[in-house]
Amino acid sequence: EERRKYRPLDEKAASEYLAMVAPLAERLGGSPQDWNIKEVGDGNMNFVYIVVGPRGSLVLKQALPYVRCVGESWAMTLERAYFEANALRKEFELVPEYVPEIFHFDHPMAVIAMRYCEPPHIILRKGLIQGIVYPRLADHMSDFTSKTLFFSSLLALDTHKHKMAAAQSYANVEMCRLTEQVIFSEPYMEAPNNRWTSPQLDEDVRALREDIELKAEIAELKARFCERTQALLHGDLHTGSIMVTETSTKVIDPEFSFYGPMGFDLGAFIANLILAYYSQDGHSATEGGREDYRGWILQTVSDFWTSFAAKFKREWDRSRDSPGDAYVPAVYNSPEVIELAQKRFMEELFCDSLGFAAAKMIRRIVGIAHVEDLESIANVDVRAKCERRALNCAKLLMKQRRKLSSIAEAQLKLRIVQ
Ligand code: ADP
Ligand code: SR1
Ligand code: MG
Ligand code: MG
Ligand code: MG
Repeated sequence: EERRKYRPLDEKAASEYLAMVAPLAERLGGSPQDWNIKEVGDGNMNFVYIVVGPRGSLVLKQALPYVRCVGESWAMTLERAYFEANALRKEFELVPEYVPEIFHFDHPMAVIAMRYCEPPHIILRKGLIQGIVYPRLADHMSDFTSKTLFFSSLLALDTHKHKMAAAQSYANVEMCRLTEQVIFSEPYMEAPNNRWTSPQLDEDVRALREDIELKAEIAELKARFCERTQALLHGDLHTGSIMVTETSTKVIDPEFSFYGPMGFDLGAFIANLILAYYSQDGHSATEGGREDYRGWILQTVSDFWTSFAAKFKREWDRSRDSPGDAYVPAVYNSPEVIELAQKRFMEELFCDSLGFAAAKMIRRIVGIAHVEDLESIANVDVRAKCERRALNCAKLLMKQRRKLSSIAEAQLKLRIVQ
């Protein structure tokens, strides 16, 4: 019974823990003294151990009862490990090539053991800072998002299955509330959590909090995030949740997963690519020295959206004979009506995605959790310049998203905000 109780691990305790779980010990091979264990968690929330044995390797992830980057003063549910495990399993079912396989989940211990995405895999954000091109990224991420979102939605499921799945994910409410607070509220008000490059951005932050049009937009987006039960989201799909090589892409860390609006995941990925785009001036050896790379990032945003839309539509067309309950064949009974329904759906999703992307950019510049792309720019004036451009681009995207009808048009705006 004692073994079933929660206790936080350290490297030594992690090794003892693994020795008690036969399938994991067997996977590693040898005995505990042969295992190399290292805590590598660089995220905001949890502890992550890479374990390498004579036969094999694994990653052990444990949630602690607080937010790691803040400390014990911000208590946080251990249940996030349960939602992460469930989401990883569901994603693995749908797109096994893009998700590390789960080997073991221990609910009371809030511990997940999963496949180690071995070197040369690195966190995408780090690759983008180094200026590395990932030729398969847009293709892989459009595969991942189109399949996970389509097959968990009412386009593929009947209302019973969809509601049951949504009900199960609804209990991840504490994590949703964290997102509500740090993405949709705090950036637009005075809050002790907030920080920004000061004094350079003081005026920009003041203007943001007085921007009534922007506040009206973020209210709508927050309501959509809280109220829309559309599909199973990853919930934190930034470039720190993606590990890559030139040929492989793995999505990790879905602890914020819940049934929400599809645009929140699509927007997260797009937002973090755009943040990488605006941070390039801070990483290039010479002024404008990363121009080609910036071009590649913009092309990736565009390829991602275009491929996502095409793949999502393909799944929709393919499932015509066994569709979900959203568009029943007796009603959607001609090519014209299907085409119109699809057009409306994709337009709305595009608009949502741009809005959520903007919200996610703004929170990374003025809220609690910043991104390495910008934080690692040593010259504070250069950093502030990159941040101001990103902020202005986000404000424009959030306010004009209804008028932007294509990714090419949105891309043009990005090029203009310099
Ligand atoms: P958090 O929830 O705290 O953000 P993450 O799941 O993002 O934690 O993991 C933190 C870090 O641990 C990642 O940035 C990555 O470097 C490493 N990591 C996590 N899972 C794996 C994995 N399956 N394979 C290799 N490295 C991993
Ligand atoms: C306290 S906010 C921490 C942030 O890190 C996670 O990865 C999520 O993005 C969350 O908003
Ligand atoms: Mg993470
Ligand atoms: Mg996480
Ligand atoms: Mg984000």
